Amino acid sequence: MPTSLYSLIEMSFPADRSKVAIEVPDRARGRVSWTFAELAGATARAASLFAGLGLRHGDRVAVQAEKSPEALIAYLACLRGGFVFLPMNTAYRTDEVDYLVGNAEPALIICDPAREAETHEIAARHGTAHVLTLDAEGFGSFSEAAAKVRDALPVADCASSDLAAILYTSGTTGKPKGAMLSHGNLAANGIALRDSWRFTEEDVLLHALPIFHAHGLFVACHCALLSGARMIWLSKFDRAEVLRQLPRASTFMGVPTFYTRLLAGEDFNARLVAHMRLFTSGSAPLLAETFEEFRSRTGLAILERYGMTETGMNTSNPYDGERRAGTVGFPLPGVEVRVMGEDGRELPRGEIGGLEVRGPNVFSGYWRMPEKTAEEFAEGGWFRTGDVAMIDADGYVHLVGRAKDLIISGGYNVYPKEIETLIDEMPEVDESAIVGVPHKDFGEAGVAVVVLREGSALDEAALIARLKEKIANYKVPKHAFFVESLPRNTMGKVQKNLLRDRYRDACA
Ligand code: MCA
Ligand code: AMP
Repeated sequence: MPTSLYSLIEMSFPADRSKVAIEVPDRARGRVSWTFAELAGATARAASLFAGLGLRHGDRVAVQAEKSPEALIAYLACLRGGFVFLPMNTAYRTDEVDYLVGNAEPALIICDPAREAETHEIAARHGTAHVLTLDAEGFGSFSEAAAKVRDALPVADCASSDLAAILYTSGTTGKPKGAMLSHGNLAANGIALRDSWRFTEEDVLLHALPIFHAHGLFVACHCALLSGARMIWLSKFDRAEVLRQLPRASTFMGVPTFYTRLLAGEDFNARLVAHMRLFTSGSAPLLAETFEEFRSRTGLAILERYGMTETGMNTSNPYDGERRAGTVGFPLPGVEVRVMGEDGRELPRGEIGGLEVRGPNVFSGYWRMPEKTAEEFAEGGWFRTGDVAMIDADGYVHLVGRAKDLIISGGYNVYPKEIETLIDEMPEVDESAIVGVPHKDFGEAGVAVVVLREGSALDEAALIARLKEKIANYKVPKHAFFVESLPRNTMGKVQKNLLRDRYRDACA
């Protein structure tokens, strides 16, 4: 088996490469479909373009572009050429991009044409030599330059330990950390998912997730690419467009918000999805009531799985066999999980503790942060997920909480510390706390509880507007409450559980 993930992907293409690999039905202009042969050709040209710019093995390519097959081609070109792909959420504001670029030092940034000027400034500040553009319809200097390339270089030799991608994830303290994922990590996980979920060339995956995170980029694309399946590619989750395309698909992947939005109208029903083979859910807890409502409406059981940026997917409910609501199933082939007590000993089934995972899917560490990396691994290569779990008598893993101070909103992670730091820097503010509360659409959302300095004035609208200048909108708290003081325990720690209770109806 080849060690380059790209070679493995090309090997998995159908024998008939004139079959459609990817189509974009919601595109107003530009190209709307690629065969496997065309995808391979475009990838080869893009990889040669990067090499022609002087990029060397291991150099980073940062991409902040709207979802498009051309952006996927930039990813595949990195795999093919031995470069390291670094996707960035399109919602990130200048300060957030500036930090990632400063930390990862990419040789090339591909950005939306609308952000070209500011990206040039960021690039100049951090010594990035090249900036190319790519818009939502696939136009821009990246596509223009790639189209002119004539000679395709051979696929680069990549060992399975060579870096394929760096995905940044924030932390409970400090700045975002770059999770380093190797060709071997991504290949192992992609194959485990493809096989466990029975993907074949006959499948059509309706792809509505963003591609700057592991769910949309790796879980979804690798299942399709490693099986030669077709993808119907939507620029974003749009309920009406999903309903229009579902009759042509066989599989669909989503975060829980996708499912609650689909279930919101009676037009999502058994007749529409009777032909569907598989619906999967992840990135955030799928409520048992959503699972049950989906089943009673369609007769189908959503398959819930669990993973992380650092590890790819760890567990999955079974393809055959009972999919249990409120559980994330069993470890995937090759993955080991264990539940640990506070004394550092493994706990028996039925007991609740910290979940640790080990396997070929687990990343090698955080980019240029050896101490952080060491903190997160226990002896023997076990990664501490920060999730609190219990394994039941039948072996199903239940996620019962999080040890990390993290809010998951519509499948996006929001780290309270990052937002609290920004609020605390405001001159009117004495201190603040961000807590996650139930949200009717996003499952969970952040609200801010703020103590003002004596004599200062600041209202909710002004606070929210200031945050929107600095951080991606999804991280901005949905409400702000102003209080005299924050509740603290005897150790002086803010009692977030009390705040969560007090404001639990704020977004319901
Ligand atoms: C948008 N907004 C949000 C979110 N999305 N606020 C909180 N949480 C969100 N997730 C903001 C918008 O900026 C806007 O703010 C307002 O909410 C309304 O936006 P709306 O138009 O309703 O949003 P949308 O564009 O329809 O997006 C909702 C979405 C999207 C489709 C659910 O958030 C999404 O695609 N989520 C998927 C995330 C994902 O792929 N996660 C995987 C991570 P304003 O009005 O102020 O402008 S990978 C991972 O977690 C691991 C590996 C795993 O296990 O998979
Ligand atoms: P990320 O850092 O974006 O990779 O998010 C990873 C986190 O998402 C995990 O540590 C879990 O807390 C959470 N997560 C992923 N899948 C699920 C799931 N099916 N149920 C509950 N939480 C999940």
